[in-house]
Amino acid sequence: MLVALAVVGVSSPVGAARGVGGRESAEYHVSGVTTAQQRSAVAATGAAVTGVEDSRLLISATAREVAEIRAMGLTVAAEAAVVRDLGVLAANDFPSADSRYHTFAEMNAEINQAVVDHPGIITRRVIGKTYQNRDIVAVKISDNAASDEAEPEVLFTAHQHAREHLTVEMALYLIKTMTDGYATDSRVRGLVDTREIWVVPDVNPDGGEYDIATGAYRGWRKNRQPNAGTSAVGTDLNRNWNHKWGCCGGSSGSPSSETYRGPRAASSPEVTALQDFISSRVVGGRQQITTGVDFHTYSELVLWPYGYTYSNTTADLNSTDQRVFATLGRGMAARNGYTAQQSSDLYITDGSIDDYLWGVHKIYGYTFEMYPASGGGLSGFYPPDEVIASETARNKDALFYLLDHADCPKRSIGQTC
Ligand code: 0X9
Ligand code: CA
Ligand code: CA
Ligand code: CA
Ligand code: ZN
Repeated sequence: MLVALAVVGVSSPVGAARGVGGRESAEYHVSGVTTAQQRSAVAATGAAVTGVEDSRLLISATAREVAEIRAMGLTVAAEAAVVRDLGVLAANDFPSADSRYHTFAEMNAEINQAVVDHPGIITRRVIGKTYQNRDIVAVKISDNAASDEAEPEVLFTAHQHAREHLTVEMALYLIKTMTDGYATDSRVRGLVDTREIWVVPDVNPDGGEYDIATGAYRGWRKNRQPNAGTSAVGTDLNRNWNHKWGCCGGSSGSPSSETYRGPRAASSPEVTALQDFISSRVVGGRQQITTGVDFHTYSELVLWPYGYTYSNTTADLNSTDQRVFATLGRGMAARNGYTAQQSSDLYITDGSIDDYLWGVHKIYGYTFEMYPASGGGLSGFYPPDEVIASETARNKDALFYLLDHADCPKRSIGQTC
């Protein structure tokens, strides 16, 4: 039995060269960065932005990306290692201090139990397989869940990024709240009776399991798909979606990068499975899903499209659509205490899920960046399990507000449907 202080933040470029935890990247901060344009320029090198402080950007970057950022005249320094006592380390599990987080097997057991406990209002299906052949599971929560009824559908997705384990807990909280609460909570019952709620609690189980495979956290972000001609593993799933893929400097073409977009749009089996599922919800020529949230950590933000451009509106996102996005986004932020903004206000991204949801399907899709608000590089991805209950419940009213509007999002701005 191993008891250890696990290093969460990999501090030295030497560590990066050795590929600590299988990563090509290490943690740095960039000083004097204040505008979205500057943040986008840093992100355009392929570095993953892990935190935005006043004038400092926390990043995971390869040595080459650091050199590029320095060549812009910016100051880059290695981030100090962050250490937390993780207690007993066991292979293929969370450290004992974080045992309330769910492994992939524990997550599936929880879902299966909900199906056993609440037949009629929850069904489970496998919508595809990951690169390593794990199930990508979708659950549906609604009255008469086994039938496809004429009710607005809502999509919640979690865990595109492997190290963002709190998002799986968010999805499990939602499943538990909507099923256990059905008998006693009239608000829950009203929503479950009039909506069809899809939850995909783990888009990237290969990455998630890899992140905990040694008992200590590895800080892994991407999936676990090999890349031809290099030992660098993984695609950033949130740069792999088929709308404006790779268009705008918001992703990297280099396989060693944290934001590698893959060789083509939807090259990952995980994004293909999700895109096919979403397309399958076009019934009678009409997309049934109206709204959704993709959960990430961290920064406590509610983000809306587009990410590929700074423009608030485009040819296919008019000023009415924009007002709906901003109004619902701010409405949710008012309920969970996050900050609401267009996603490109953070930095430019291309090939992200919310751009796809709107660009291809006209779904009001949001990104939540969950707890913490800030927290120093990689350690922010690993909040202690003591915060799971409060930081998932914190989003209840925000998500209920979105569910309330799923029949007619435009009602948020006083229009009828
Ligand atoms: O970079 C990302 O994919 C997200 N941040 S994270 O730290 N979780 O990796 C932010 C995505 C923001 N852009 C869009 N939502 N389009
Ligand atoms: Ca604990
Ligand atoms: Ca129903
Ligand atoms: Ca339906
Ligand atoms: Zn993320």
